[in-house]
Amino acid sequence: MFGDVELKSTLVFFLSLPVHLFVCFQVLLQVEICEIEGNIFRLKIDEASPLRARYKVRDVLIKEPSTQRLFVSQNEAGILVLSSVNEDYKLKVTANPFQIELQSKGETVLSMNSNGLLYFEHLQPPPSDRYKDLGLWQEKFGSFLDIKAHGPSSVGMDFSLHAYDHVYGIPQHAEGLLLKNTSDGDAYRLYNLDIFGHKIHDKIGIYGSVPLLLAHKPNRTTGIFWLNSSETLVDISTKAVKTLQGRHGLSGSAAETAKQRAVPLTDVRWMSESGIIDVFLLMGPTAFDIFKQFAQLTGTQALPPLFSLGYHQCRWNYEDEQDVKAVDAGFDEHDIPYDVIWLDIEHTDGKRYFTWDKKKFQNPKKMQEHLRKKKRKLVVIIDPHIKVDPMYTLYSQAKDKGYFVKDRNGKDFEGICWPGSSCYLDFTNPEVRKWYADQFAFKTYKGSTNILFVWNDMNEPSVFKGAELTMQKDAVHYNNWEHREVHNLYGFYQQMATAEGLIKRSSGKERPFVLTRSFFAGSQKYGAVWTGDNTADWSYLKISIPMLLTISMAGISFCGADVGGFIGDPEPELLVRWYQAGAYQPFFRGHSNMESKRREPWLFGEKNTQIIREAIRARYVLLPYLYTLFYRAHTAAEPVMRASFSYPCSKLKFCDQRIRTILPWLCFSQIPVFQRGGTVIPLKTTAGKSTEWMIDTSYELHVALDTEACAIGELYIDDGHSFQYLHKKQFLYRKFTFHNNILSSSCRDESGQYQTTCVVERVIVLGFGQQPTFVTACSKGNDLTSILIQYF
Ligand code: NBV
Repeated sequence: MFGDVELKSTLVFFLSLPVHLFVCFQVLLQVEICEIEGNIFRLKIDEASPLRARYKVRDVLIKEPSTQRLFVSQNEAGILVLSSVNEDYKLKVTANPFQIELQSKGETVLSMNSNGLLYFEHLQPPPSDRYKDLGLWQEKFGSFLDIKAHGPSSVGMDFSLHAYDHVYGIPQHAEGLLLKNTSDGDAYRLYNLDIFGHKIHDKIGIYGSVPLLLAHKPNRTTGIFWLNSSETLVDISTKAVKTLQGRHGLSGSAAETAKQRAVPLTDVRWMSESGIIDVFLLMGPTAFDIFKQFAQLTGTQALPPLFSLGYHQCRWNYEDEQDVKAVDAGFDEHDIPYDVIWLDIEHTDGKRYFTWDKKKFQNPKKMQEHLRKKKRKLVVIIDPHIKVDPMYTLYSQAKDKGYFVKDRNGKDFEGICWPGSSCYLDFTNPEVRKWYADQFAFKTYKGSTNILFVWNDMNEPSVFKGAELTMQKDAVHYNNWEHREVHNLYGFYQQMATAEGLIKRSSGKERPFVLTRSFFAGSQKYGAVWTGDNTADWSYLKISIPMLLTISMAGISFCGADVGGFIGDPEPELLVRWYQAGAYQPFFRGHSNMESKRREPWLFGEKNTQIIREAIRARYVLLPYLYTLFYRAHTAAEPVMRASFSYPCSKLKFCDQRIRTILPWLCFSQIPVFQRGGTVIPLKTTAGKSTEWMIDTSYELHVALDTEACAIGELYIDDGHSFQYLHKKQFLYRKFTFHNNILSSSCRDESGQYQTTCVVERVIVLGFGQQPTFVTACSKGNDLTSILIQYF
């Protein structure tokens, strides 16, 4: 079987797989295996000669990964062993039955098809007797008929993760951090859907999908990235397998009496409705390596404009210009910082996006000028459905150019959404994306200014009265691909086009801000995501934390959940607690449904207003640290919000211990925030009215010493809005070190330069054993100056 192995940098061979469809026959598959620089392996399986090309996901990988040569270390009796350049990894490929085992330094980390579940429905000509055999060529879903123009085309494969029993990832589900065993129930589903009031712990797919699963054990983290954008199911089964303990070095009866030890094994089975098998095995070995490896393939988090890390005030809907002004003024009156006010669908002229309701928003530019003076921004909603209305320019242009998704008969697909009868832009088409991006030009989007940013909602896409409230799978996209192939990418492409539009309107100078509800692997390159329509209930506050951690480990750092819960009315205590949690999450926005009562932070009595004010201010004071974390996410793929399993065990134990000993009783107004020993955190000394009001506010450093009385930290600064940090290297990246009782500040990246008038005004050292007798400060070339100290 491996006689004609082609080995350049990719191993290519053919596999004959028995397939049971109408009858049992063999399918010839082309299998490609290669190693990608940085401990990544890629396995691609496609039909050797398909009737028509099968869909391969585009635009998600930032470039074609550069492959490394594998060496054949054994090729006999149907077993082929390939070694990586550094010999750390070995791939053992067995011909019959077909299996691949991936070993690291002699330890089997994962094996593929060890349960024989590889399947590949090959494309066939339609059955001759159309009336008799249409079984697999069409599917009924309630009253919907899905006609599979190219027949059944699903693919699947099993992976066994050796010695792992903890698996994470595959957002988005309203689920805890640790994924559950699915053997007794539904598989986790990855299918972007608009599910109003989605239930907690449901395996059904909600708004976004990232087909990345992480498996973790004490000495290793491994990732499986299944690059497929059609409906996907993931089955997880963890069991204990018995192995002989200490069998190495034993012989004869000693070996027989060796103790049996139960070792966990997790089987993960991926199944997709169509496309090919294209899977990346991320070998870590640490969780942070996995984050980097995934970013190497799909890109890092876009660096957000600083304002978007402030607090956002949203509601469906802020009614009119007076309402916007009143809410804006309310923040000043109550001395609560905020950066952005949001307008939902009602601000438009009859849900025609890129327009304004002429009565309620008579002078949108003037309203924005008002906000600009207050150093604040506006975000408006722009959904992907376009009202069928020949008088609406966006519709008529798109119609004339043929830019809408088609139905299976070649007509523009029409569905019902907010504006009534609507068509859906085909964002998978690069020409449509370019045209759409141009709609954001200031001269085209009337009433928009450069303080207006965008929110893409309903982009799963949501189609009222559609099958599962989404587009029919047999709708047709650019290049004749059926919707079933690209479904999970629809929102990804809309956000991409929107972000490009915002960049373009500024002639490439300004960073965009785009929030999307639907997402896929790689969406981090285009902005932020939120978890959709949650409910004002304690259980949704609780689940928002693992949901955000899961989205973060799948590469999307800029994520948040609606503070207060979108559906319903939170009791004041819940709202307050939600603010306290949200203030420490990457994207921080209060939002509420039309039917819920108004919820601006000052509507719950002075005591609650005070606590919410404190929480929001705490967020603003922490912004230098948060912005630095985002810079790390942008440049080094480190998630801003991290699950504790990402850290090496030794560090964690130490941290856990400290938390246990210092955890006090917490009252309502306190937020349990801990600083890990060994870190220096940069903050601002006080919060201002918005991020822009704080540009000149001084810094404060919080130095928390570790057991060796040391600490390190960083601070990143730039202009907070442009791409000058990239193009002109206009940034400052400082490093702080506390060692031998000296706190020093040095340059972390010599290539950057940025002028700031801000100084470090105060340093707080935590865990300093004894009262210092004196403290002095000095900067390059200057004499020592004595510093005022207080000791508690
Ligand atoms: O545009 C209205 C809402 C929006 O406020 C919410 O954040 C989205 O998740 N949108 C959903 C549509 C209506 C939901 C009932």
